[in-house]
Order: sequence, then C-alpha cells, then structure tokens
Amino acid sequence: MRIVVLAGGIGGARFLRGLKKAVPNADITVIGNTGDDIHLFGLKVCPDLDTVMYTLGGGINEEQGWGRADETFHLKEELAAYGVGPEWFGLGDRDFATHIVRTQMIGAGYPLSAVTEALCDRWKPGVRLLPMTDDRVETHVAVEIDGERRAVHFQEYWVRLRASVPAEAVVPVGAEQAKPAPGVLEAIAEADVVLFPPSNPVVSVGTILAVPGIREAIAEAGVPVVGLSPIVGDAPVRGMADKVLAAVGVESTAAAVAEHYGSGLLDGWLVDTVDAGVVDRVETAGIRCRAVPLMMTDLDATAQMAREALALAEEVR
Ligand code: GDP
Ligand code: FO1
Ligand code: CA
Repeated sequence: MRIVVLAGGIGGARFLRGLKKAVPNADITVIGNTGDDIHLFGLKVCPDLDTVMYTLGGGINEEQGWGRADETFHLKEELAAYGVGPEWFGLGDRDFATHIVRTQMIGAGYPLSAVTEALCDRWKPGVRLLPMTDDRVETHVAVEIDGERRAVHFQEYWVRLRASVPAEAVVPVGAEQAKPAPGVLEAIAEADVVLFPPSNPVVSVGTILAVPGIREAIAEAGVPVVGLSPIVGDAPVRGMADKVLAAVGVESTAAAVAEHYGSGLLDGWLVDTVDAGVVDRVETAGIRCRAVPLMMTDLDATAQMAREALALAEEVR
C-alpha cells in the first residue's frame, strides 16, 4: 500500500511512528512542512523535517518532542558570550551538525530535497521524507505589540512570544511562488490513500496545502483522504493551534477543523471519543466521521489510531 502523509513536526512525527507499526510493509511518503524553516547564525534550520527525521530515526529528545536526545548547548553558550543571538531559540550541539551539513550542501548547489535525502541516509527513518518544496517559504505571523502591527517569523511568535499575543494573520511568505519539490506530485498521484495526521491545520498542513499544485493533486488523485483531529475537547493537545486557527477565523473544535478542510478535500475525519457529539455535524458537512481514542500516549495507542484512519479510508473508497 502506498500512503502519503502531510506532516508537521511533533504531531506528524509521532503519528508516523504509529503508522509504521500498524502497516510495516507500507510504502510511506511524507510531505513535510518547511514553512517553519528559519535561518540562524548563517545556517538553515528545518524544524519539522528534522523532527520527523529524528523521531523516526531514533535521535529525538522524547520528552521535548523536538531536538536531539542527549543534547548539550556549549555552542549556544559560546555564541551568547560573544553577544550573538538569538538566545531564545534552543539549538543544541548535536543538532547544529545537521544544520551545518544542510547549509553546506545547499551552498554547494543541492536542492533541499536532495539534502534531506542525504541526511536521511544517516537516520533511516523508514519513510521517504520530501520537503513540500525546494523553494524558500517562511510562515510569518502578524501581531500587535505596543499598539503597533508587525509581522514576526513563526518561530519568533511561538518560541520567543510563546503565542502570548493574538495572531492576527498567518502568511506563508513565498508559498504562492513555490513549486512542489521533485517527487511530491508524483507520490500523490500514485498514492492509495492520503492521510492528514493530527498536525497543526494552519501552520503545518495548511502551509503544505498553500504550495500551488499540492491541494489540486490530492483532490485529483481520486483516493481516500482521511484526517485525524489535532483538537481534542475543544483545545489543541499541545502547541498553539487555537491561536493560529483564530487568525484564519476557525474555532478550535474538531468539527470546525474538518469543515475548514472541507468535503472538497477530506473524505474522512477521526475525532476523539470525547468529541463524539460532533460526528453528526461533520457528516452533515459531507465528511465521513468516526469517534475513536486519539491520544498518542504510547506506540500501541498511536498504531491503533493509524489502523482506524486506514479502516475509515476503506469505508469511503
Ligand atoms: P509541530 O510542528 O511540532 O507543532 O507538530 P504538528 O503540526 O505535526 O502537530 C501539532 C499538533 O499535534 C497540535 O495541534 C497538537 O494538538 C497535536 N497533537 C499533539 N499530540 C497529539 C495527540 O496525542 N493526539 C492528537 N489528536 N493530537 C495531538
Ligand atoms: N521549540 C521551542 O519551543 N523552543 C525552542 O527553543 C525550539 C528550538 C528548536 C530547535 C530545533 C528544532 O528542530 C526545533 C525547535 N523547536 C523549539 C521546535 C520548533 O519551534 C518547531 O517549529 C515546532 O514544530 C513548532 O511548530
Ligand atoms: Ca512545526
């Protein structure tokens, strides 16, 4: 079975671990969000691609969900001693190596997709990991600080400001001009099923869908498209999805997120059992819906979520 998954960072990566366990022989292509990417200290950092790569490759900091296990921060401290920031972004020594290799290869002329493949030669994530695009896309968030409206990088909004001010708009800068990376449209066209893991609907899946051609390819593939809600009990399980959903005028409920994707894109939607009350509303919107446990507490629970998603895909096929 050929499965395409549109993934952000932690939610996407943890779901993929369950999917691999549920269907060990599946051919899985991950289309990763690169809107979170940021250039720091002259280096290109791709948090969501790295989160998927480290999680599936066994190098992730499990408690934190991002960054490397067994990490140290000597380099960051040395940079700070020179007064070189930003200090608010936690890049560790082991993680730095990834960004150095990536930046060096990009400087030598390799596209991000080729660089990602080279990095995955080491980590062997067991999936084909493709960036959504080789072009530069950066998610910016419009905020009002001290009465002044300005745009900040998504990482500044989330990591420095901890999403403490309302997001007034979310803009994937560069997305309109971006082209899908090599292999992305082909993987979608050849897929048997497309899954949206419980990733952020705005700054993860939404950013991937903002690359012209990807949404259209999914709709035209004619295969089941099934998503899992990242909103449980009217709140994100973690992160700032509520803040960025508000910016696009969507309430933080499992039903509203399904309606936001819409029946033109989604065929099936899984909500958590605590949200069983919204199943009828989602089905009224033309999307087949089931309520099942959606908390990724351990690998078995996550694998069961993946099985439920694939079962729903068979139902709507
Ligand atoms: P990020 O890039 O690290 O923010 O990760 P993603 O975009 O892939 O996923 C973030 C989303 O995952 C958040 O909106 C969370 O609510 C959701 N999430 C995290 N853990 C769980 C879980 O155990 N169950 C569900 N249903 N959603 C989760
Ligand atoms: N998230 C944080 O909350 N604080 C950090 O200092 C931080 C550093 C960081 C470094 C490398 C990396 O790959 C991820 C990192 N993240 C950090 C997570 C990052 O914000 C991601 O973009 C998440 O996916 C949020 O959507
Ligand atoms: Ca992310």
